[in-house]
Amino acid sequence: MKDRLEALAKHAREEITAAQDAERVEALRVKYLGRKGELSAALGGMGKLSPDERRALGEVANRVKAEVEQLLAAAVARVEDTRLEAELRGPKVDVTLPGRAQVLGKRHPVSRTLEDIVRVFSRMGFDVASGPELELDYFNFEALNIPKDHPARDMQDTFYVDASWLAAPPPSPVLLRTHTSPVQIRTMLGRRPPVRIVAPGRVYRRDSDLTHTPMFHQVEGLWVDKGVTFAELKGTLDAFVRAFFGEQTRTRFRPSFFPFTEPSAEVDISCVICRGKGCRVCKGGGWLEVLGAGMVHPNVFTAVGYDPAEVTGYAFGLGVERIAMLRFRIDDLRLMFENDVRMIEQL
Ligand code: 2NL
Repeated sequence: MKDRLEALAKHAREEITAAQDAERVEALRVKYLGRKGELSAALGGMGKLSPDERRALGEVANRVKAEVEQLLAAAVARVEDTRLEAELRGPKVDVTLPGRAQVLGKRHPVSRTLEDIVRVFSRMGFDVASGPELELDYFNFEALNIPKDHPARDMQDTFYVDASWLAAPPPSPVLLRTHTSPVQIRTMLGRRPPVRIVAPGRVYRRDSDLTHTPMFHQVEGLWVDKGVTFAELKGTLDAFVRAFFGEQTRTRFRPSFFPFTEPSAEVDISCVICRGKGCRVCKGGGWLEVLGAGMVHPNVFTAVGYDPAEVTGYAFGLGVERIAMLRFRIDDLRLMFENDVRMIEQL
């Protein structure tokens, strides 16, 4: 049996040192050291030996096993070195190639602007509210005191959606919201004053030219409580404008008209490009229109079940794309929607 072990060791030495790849080395490990391998087989008759013979043979067997393990470990290292050298020499890996740059994603300027606007109002105590983009005509127009014959309701201006096929057709026509005001209507219907919210989100209008896109973003704000006045509206918007555009920025309120506010105003800011001196962006006038605002119309309060004799409120709305364009000095609205990463990378 000792001779058989020595022969096994010699054979293993030859085969293992000749092995060329990892698969062959593994096959030899199984062949010699496996449970049904040659070493096990060579020791098969050990039970019949005397204790002395068994001890002597055990010593030889341990030595052979240790040698074969060592040969296998060396062979594993050798074939791996050979493989790596071949890979480096061959065409698969060119270690002289420059690494691939890992480009980090960036927030879109419209998203950044929307989030920053909301952050300023959050600091002033406004909650953030949201609602569906598919709306009912009732929440989008009717409850906002927008008359049935108002041009905004026209098929030409609003995306109406056919919902007549539904098993339970909705109680009022369905459309893509044209402003985020319905979010405020839904919020007021769901709770009692005081209500102080901003409603950011996507809105849709059938408009598509150099300065209009069929989808854009709005932030609207609403504060309803006992004794809210136009003075609070002016103070809040003035504070927002100075926090957002810089402390030197001035505001100017001009009388205007919206069906859902009375009185109503358009709010200008001193031009952020020329600081009011007059330039191409403000068309020489020194002012830029960025907001619409006013005191909530009594009919709107009645529609949501608030008593206009008890509470007053102000509301305002702004377009996010327009403010992002001013902030990042972008003069073409289409750049906001082309999704060309070179534009985002420059900001
Ligand atoms: C603009 C005008 C405005 C409102 C939005 C509003 C909402 C409710 C009640 C009353 Cl629920 N008003 N929103 C008020 C005035 C102006 O936006 O020019 N946006 C770009």
